[in-house]
Amino acid sequence: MPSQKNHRLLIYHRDPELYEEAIRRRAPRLEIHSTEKTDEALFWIEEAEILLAWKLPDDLLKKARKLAWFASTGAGNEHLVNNPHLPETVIVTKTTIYGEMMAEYVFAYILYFIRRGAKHLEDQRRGVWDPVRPERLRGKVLAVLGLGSIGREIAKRGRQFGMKVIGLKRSPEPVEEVGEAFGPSDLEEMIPIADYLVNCLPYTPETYHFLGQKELALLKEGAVLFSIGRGKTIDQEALVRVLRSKKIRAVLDVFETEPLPRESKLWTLENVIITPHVSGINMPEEICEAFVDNYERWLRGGSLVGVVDRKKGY
Ligand code: OXD
Repeated sequence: MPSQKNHRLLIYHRDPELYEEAIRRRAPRLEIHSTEKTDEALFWIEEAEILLAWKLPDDLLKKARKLAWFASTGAGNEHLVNNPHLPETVIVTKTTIYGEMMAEYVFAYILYFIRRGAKHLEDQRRGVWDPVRPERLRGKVLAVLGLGSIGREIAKRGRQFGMKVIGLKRSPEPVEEVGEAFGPSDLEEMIPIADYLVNCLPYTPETYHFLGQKELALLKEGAVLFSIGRGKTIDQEALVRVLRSKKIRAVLDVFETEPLPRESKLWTLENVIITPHVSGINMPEEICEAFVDNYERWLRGGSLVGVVDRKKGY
């Protein structure tokens, strides 16, 4: 690494010491301050050239006058893209490590369903020996909405299981991990053929309620919908209506309002699995490894991994 001046990094995050320790080990020349407290961060923010954080109060952001790079620990950064306190000149990067973990989440449930996990547990409780046949994944259609680092990782696993994988992205150019990539105007063609529809779209003005009543009604009998990106990309009221028909099942990790309010009808439906936004969670070691790799690129003047296109919104 070329010898450079020491850059000042402010880590503003829960468990700040874990992040600081992991980064210091690999980048000893960075001048690091770390805290989870806003009043402490106010001391350091004015001098910080790099910020490793997720959500940041505007009072802090306003004072970040020397900031050149906002390294977000999150994958979706809709709260940053239009933030008036974040000048266009500041590079924003997302963390792109979540794909493997989120693919594990999706396939944990897919495999549980096809291997009849719930039935075997119930039979076990009742002392029943009933060797029902499992389904196979080979040949089943996995449709992935959003082919960023997360969607591509899910698509890759689907192919390894012999599934027919299709995907949708904003501009339908070829993507190695999927057999066929569609654009948004092909959505109505894709949905009815999906056995598993995995929605990992980012939240932008274009993706608000991307799946509404009309689209959800196109899902075939027995299909499973996964929602792991942003809750606002699905019309939740419409989803409740479609789920009530018992035609489909859903595994939902993200919601229009989080935590999911107690009065939500979703809690009462038997064909839904609800998890509390845990499909991809912060792993400080992995985040810091990716951050330091990117920092080394930054020092070399190379292009960074995960740069957020603030016009596109992700
Ligand atoms: C993220 C998230 O985008 O936690 O990182 O949802």
